[in-house]
Amino acid sequence: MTYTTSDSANQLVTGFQSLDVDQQLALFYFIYKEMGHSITPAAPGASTASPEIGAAYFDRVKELPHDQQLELQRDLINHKNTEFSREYGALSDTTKLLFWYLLAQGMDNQTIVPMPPGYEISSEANEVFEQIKGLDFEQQITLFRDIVSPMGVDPTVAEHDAETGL
Ligand code: 45D
Repeated sequence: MTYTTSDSANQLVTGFQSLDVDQQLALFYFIYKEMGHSITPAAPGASTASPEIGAAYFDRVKELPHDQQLELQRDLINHKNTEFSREYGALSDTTKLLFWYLLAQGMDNQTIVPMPPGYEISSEANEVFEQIKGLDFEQQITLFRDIVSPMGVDPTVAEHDAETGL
């Protein structure tokens, strides 16, 4: 899949990825809050998201205790070679986006581990946040795709991980 991504957007992807894992998670949640209701699941067939697959994957995460939900999200960002990371890696980019969107919604109704109250992001994360706010909606979607796409582990190229045995 190819998307046209400008240099400044690429630089934002890099800026996002250079934050530490928890800052990435926190910033991503702030972004979700900021976009609020402008995210609407597109009409069926209008995109390459697989709502059933995204929802089924999300449902398994939802069943886990909160500490494991958080660990799993950190693992995705860290490309840790786990069962969950490999399954994530096999999803389409838009389904990955849908999965993160479901997670953020789940945080709002406490089925997913919520942010600690009053949590503040670092000034570096806030700088990235301000730049993202300046993008138009389409550019934001493209940016988020570029951010969530490389997360997890591509099971077809992953190297053996002694810790997980995968
Ligand atoms: O204790 O075409 C810390 C679809 C540390 C439809 C933490 C779409 C301390 C099809 C890490 C802070 C809707 C898919 C805890 C398009 C601590 C389609 C926890 C668009 C607990 C285009 C932090 C989809 C945590 C879009 C758990 C635009 C943070 C989707 C978790 C956008 C953060 C989705 C999460 C976004 C953030 C999702 C889960 C912006 C998710 C953000």
